[in-house]
Amino acid sequence: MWKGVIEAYRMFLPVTDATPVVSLCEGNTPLIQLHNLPGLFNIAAEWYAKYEGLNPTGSFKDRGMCMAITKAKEAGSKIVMCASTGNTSAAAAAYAARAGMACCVLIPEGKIALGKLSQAMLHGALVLQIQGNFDDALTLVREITAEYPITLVNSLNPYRIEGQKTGAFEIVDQLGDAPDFHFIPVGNAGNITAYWKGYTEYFSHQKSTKLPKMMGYQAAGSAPIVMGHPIEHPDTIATAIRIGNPASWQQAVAARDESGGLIDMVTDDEITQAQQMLAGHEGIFCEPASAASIAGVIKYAQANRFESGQRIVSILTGHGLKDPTRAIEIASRPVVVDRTKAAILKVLSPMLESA
Ligand code: AN7
Repeated sequence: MWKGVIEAYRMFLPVTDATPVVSLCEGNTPLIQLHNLPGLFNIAAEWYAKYEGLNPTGSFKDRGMCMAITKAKEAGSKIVMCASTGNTSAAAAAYAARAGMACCVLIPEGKIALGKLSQAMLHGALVLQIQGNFDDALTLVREITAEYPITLVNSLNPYRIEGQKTGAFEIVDQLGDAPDFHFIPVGNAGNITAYWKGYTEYFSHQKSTKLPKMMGYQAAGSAPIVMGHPIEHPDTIATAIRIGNPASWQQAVAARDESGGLIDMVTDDEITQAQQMLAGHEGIFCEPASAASIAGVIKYAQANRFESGQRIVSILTGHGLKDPTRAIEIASRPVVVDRTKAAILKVLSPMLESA
């Protein structure tokens, strides 16, 4: 029986037999080979999607939050706090509930997807909306947690990175080796940092024969690392990565440079097209920020060749149901029909004719 990432990768994590593990059986997410997109974009390599949206709260954050809450509980902490564009708050609220701890989340007013907000609320977190962006919220949370007996559970907390590195272990275990390219959305840059740590640790334990190129993608309106300076007013429809001054900026740059990879950006249109293509041609529903890792592959393939025999992994960081508002905005409307067979057949006939 799968018991979550701490039990699965205990020997690589900072836990002892006495550590009170707080888990929702996160991890063990599928690595789905894409069958239709490679042909549509003339990509010769094998292309896989790591569907992190299938974690218990619907995003990759569960891997890191399980570790952070476990260590907070071990240290006797009673309260945890984070700033969030949404998914971190959902995960923090859920794992704190599980651990019997209090949780406070600071979110940017109006810029968080509905699914994520509903999770933080129902799991019983104290939800505070500020008139500011994620970067403002994180600054406040850092100040408050430094002064009061509250554990910070943003990815500045090193246990978050420890937990999230298990994503890399799973990919290597699933593929039998590391991929050649690892495409990933970049917001606060904790996840790219964690994956690189995971790949390099597994490699040094001879679990893989190679290391992937780390290919990070920011949204064009929120691309501080690409631009080389913080963005004061970040903007994108991919609200999860609407971040102007990533906390793990230097680590992301190190991952890029040590792996011979790239940090680039994709536009909101490219993100939207990627989300639609993945949903419409592969049957996989991810949230907009996650689609940056698909849009990244499509963009890279326009100027570069992927060779047959190479393997690409795109990290689908969050489930599409996190942001139903956006999905409905970009999809075709339901058709209203009379309650008769004739009316239905009239609308159905083009489909019947083309089949
Ligand atoms: C779906 O929840 O920062 O580069 O506060 O939710 O590790 O920040 C979310 C980030 C990618 C970027 N995809 O990861 C938060 C938050 C999704 C996300 C990212 C996020 P990082």
